[in-house]
Amino acid sequence: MKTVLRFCCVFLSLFAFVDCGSVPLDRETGSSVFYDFEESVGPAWSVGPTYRIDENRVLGLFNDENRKFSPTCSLILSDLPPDQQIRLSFDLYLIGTWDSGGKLADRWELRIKDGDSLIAMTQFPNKFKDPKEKIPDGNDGFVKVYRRPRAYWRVNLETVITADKIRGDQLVLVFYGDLTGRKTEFWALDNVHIRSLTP
Ligand SMILES: [Ca+2]
Ligand SMILES: [Ca+2]
Repeated sequence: MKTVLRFCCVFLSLFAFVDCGSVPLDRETGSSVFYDFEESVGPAWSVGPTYRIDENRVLGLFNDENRKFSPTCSLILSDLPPDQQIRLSFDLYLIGTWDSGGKLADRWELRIKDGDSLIAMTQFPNKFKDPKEKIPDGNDGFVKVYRRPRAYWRVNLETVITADKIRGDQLVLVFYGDLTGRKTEFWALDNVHIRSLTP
């Protein structure tokens, strides 16, 4: 049945110019998929734009308060074998003046579409040495957005998605940031690594 579905997918792609927008987990190495966004993004992702941070390309930027940027992105994994357990790791770039509380508090979340929340963040590493938030503390670098260099912090996040959280043979992961800063806070993704933990 799965083979038939996959064939149908390819058939539709070729003859109706419909992109299935998903990848089987085992397409590249048999058990893992890796996205560094240096060459292309790939149809499994819901958005295409990338951004250059130094010599590195990341997926983004994202901001839910600014129409020039996408508020969210999703990744579709398809053709998952039954009882699949998956480890997902990625770099999250937190750019600008993310707030870990107060009136301007921000939030970032990774969740399964129509399912469980996998990572929910309300505490961020974005620290500054001065009240006006001009001198960053402990940032990984700077990236120019709206002609101004903005400090960024990079965090590596990891989660294991157990088989009971996956319905059927497809998994849609939704990455979302709930920001208060329209031009001062952004996020991006890089080095997204999906590995099967099922032998
Ligand atoms: Ca990259
Ligand atoms: Ca904020």
